[in-house]
Amino acid sequence: MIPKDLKEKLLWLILDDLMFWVFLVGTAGSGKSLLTASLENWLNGSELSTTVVNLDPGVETPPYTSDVDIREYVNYGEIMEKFGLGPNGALVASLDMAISHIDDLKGEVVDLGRDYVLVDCPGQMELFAYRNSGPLIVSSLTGKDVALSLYLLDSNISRTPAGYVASMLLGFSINIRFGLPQLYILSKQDILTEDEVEQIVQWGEESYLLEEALDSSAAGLVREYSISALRMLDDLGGVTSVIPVSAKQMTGIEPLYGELQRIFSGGDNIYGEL
Ligand SMILES: Nc1nc2c(ncn2[C@@H]2O[C@H](COP(=O)(O)OP(=O)(O)OP(=O)(O)O)[C@@H](O)[C@H]2O)c(=O)[nH]1
Ligand SMILES: [Mg+2]
Repeated sequence: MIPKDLKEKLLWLILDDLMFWVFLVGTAGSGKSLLTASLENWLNGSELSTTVVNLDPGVETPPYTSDVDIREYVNYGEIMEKFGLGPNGALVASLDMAISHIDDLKGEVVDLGRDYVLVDCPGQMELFAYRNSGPLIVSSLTGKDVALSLYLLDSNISRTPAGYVASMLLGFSINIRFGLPQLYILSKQDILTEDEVEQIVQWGEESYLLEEALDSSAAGLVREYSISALRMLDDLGGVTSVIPVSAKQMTGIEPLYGELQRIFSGGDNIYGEL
C-alpha cells in the first residue's frame, strides 16, 4: 500500500511530462470558440501554458489566435469549389483529408510542449462526431496523453426541463463516440437569471427534481419520452452536474478549472490504481 502523499507525488511526477488535452464539443453556436478563448486567457493568466488548436476547417475568424490550425493543412473553400460540394460535404471531405496530416498537426503541438491543449472542435458537431474521422482524429492526437471532452449545453435550450434532457442525451451520445472523461458545461449562463442557473444545477444533482419539473412543465409525448430518457440516463450514470460558465463575462471559469484538475489528477480513476 503506497501512502497517499507519496502516491500524489508519484502522480504529479508522471503528470509533469504529460499534456492535458481538452476538446470543446457542442451543438452549432453553443459557445465552443469563445470558451476556448476565455479558457486560454484564464489559464495563461494563472501562469499555465496553453496551446490552442483550431480543428474547424470552415471557421473564418475565431475569437482567438490559434497556435495550431487545421486550416494550414486543408483548404475548405478550395475543396468546396474543386469537388462541387456544399458546406457540409466540404466539411466532411476536409476532415477526411485532414487525417493524413494528423501526425504533422500533433507534431506541432508536441513541439510547443505546453501544459494544456485546448481543441476547438468543428461547429457542425454531427459531421465531426458521427463520422469515423472525428473519433479517429481525437484518438490520433491524444495517443497516451490525458484527455477529456467539455460538452457545452447551450443555455438557450437547456433552460426548460425537456430541453435540458434532450441536451444531456446528445451529450451522453458524444461521450459514447469519443469515450473520454466528459464534463458538462452550461454555456452562456449570463443569459439566464441566477434562479434559473441554480435550478438547472440542481437538476444535475438531484434527478428527482428534474423529473418533477418535467412532470409539471411538459405534456404528451414530450413528457413521456423525456421522463423515460431521464430514467435511462440516471441508470447509466449519465445525469451529472453541470458547470455554469459565461465565456462572455468570464464567470465560472475557476470552478471549471477545478474540475479539470480533479479529472487530470485522477479523480475519475482515469489512470487506474497506482
Ligand atoms: N451571452 C453569451 N453569448 C455567448 C457566450 N459564448 C458565446 N456566445 C455567443 O454565441 C455565439 C456563438 O459563439 P461561438 O463561440 O462562436 O460558438 P461555437 O460553438 O464556436 O459556434 P460554431 O463553431 O459556429 O458552432 C456568438 O455570437 C457568441 O458571442 C456567452 O458566454 N454568453
Ligand atoms: Mg466555433
